[in-house]
Amino acid sequence: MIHRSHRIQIVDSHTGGEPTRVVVSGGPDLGRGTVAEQLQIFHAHLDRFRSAMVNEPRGSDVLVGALLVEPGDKSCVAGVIFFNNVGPLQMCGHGTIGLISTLAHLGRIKPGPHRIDTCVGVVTATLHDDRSVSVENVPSYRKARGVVVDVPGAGKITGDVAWGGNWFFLVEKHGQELLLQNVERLTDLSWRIRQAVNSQGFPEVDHVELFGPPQTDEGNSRNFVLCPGKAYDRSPCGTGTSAKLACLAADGKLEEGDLWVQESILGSTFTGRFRWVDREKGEVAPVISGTAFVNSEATLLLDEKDPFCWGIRICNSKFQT
Ligand code: PYC
Repeated sequence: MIHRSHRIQIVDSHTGGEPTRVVVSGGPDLGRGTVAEQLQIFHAHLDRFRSAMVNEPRGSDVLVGALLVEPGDKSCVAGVIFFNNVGPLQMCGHGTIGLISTLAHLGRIKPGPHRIDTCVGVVTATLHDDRSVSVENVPSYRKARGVVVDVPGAGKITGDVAWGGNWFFLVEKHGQELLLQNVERLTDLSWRIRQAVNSQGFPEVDHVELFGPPQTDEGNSRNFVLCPGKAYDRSPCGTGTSAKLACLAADGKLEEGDLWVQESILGSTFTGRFRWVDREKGEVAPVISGTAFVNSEATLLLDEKDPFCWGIRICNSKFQT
């Protein structure tokens, strides 16, 4: 007999091919603190719940979870904690688009702007009549330009370190073709880059973003993004595109308000633009637009007699350098 508290209602969607699983009810009560405080409780005491929601046998390495929580900022329609196969994510752009589409699907919101509280600040997500969503992300900036790292097997690789709600190392020159059939090679290279970046001065970086020429008529650039748990982002990555916009703004390569179409490795696209928050500090407010499709409503059953009730947990240390 399964206890009521072990029935978890979820709604799944994908944004440009990247899945989001929103926990809409049955999740843990994390109190009434800020979302950052709730995240600390979640991370310290509820890691098995995270794993149960996204890892095998109910999920997969690529799935991003979004737990609805009490917003600390009461002007927000919801608070959210994002997480993946190895731990919490600070922000998630594709996940915010998936969350807004899920709340609309459930009839909880209508078209218009909605403030969402995350552990790194409030983002404003606007649901449009055509179902697309624009997310004004947290202020983003480049921390370091032209960082050279020594990557075993690849030699010296140059990139920028930038914040877009998560930490990224952005690489233009890597000698690879950004094609779906190359994902194993791209994953291997990106992972080695991440380890080099982490051990050579930037331990905070947990996403690596490779850029190449666009392959669609509307695209400005194609990317391959490796996420912290070694899964690649099927979408162009909302926080990664935010970090890219911050770098383009800092280099004077994109003007405030101009559009930037970022393609993913699948060819799905996000459209980005930015406004300056603080030119001196190089801080921009990126706006990322995309569309999500809801593809499942389900009840997850957590039976403690099941040896894999809490998911097949990947030891986090395996993913640290
Ligand atoms: O869209 O920001 C994003 C994201 C982060 C990790 C996977 N997707």
